Amino acid sequence: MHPNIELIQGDITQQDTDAIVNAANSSLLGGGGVDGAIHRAGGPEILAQCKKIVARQGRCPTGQAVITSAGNLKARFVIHTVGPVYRDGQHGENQLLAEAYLNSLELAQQNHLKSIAFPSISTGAYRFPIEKAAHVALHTVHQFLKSQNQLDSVRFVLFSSNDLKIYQNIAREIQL
Ligand code: AR6
Repeated sequence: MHPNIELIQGDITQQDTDAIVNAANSSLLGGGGVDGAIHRAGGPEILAQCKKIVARQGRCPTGQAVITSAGNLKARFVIHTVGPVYRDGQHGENQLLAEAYLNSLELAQQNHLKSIAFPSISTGAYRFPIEKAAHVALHTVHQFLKSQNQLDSVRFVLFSSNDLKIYQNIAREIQL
């Protein structure tokens, strides 16, 4: 396994990395899944900052990312990104998912962060098949880590043991 990439089963809201990533939607106003869990655990400060961002720059397009503080969470920042809704794989879904990871990583780098934790973006409500999503996620992170040396820990926090197994299998397949 790549020395700077970690795969665990757990809850993203409990991570003590510099940033955790939220699988948000374009409104940035909260929702279910990871998004609901982060806003519930982090408290109202996160939503207040999201609202300010939307007032300033509008909705967050699919594939883009924004950063807020993390309210009451252990992490210092929340990076909110919007993954694609999966339709049939013929609507740029892989590319948009890769952009969501890449833009989150770039925001972490711009903010001089050392560690970041990702959930499995788009594989819940947005129905991205998890094997395909794991491939995009792991490949994108691996390529990014090669290109810089500031961010030194990327953790994937998978909610179920089955999701963790799938990420582990894909990591082996692509020889991470
Ligand atoms: N920690 C880690 N992973 C989690 C957690 C948690 N606390 N809770 C759920 N997951 P989803 P999406 C897993 O639906 O597919 C929201 O309503 C979950 O099992 O959270 O990108 C937003 O507002 C799944 O594997 O995100 C958007 O409208 C993965 O996280 C929409 O859902 C992603 O599931 C985004 O959908």
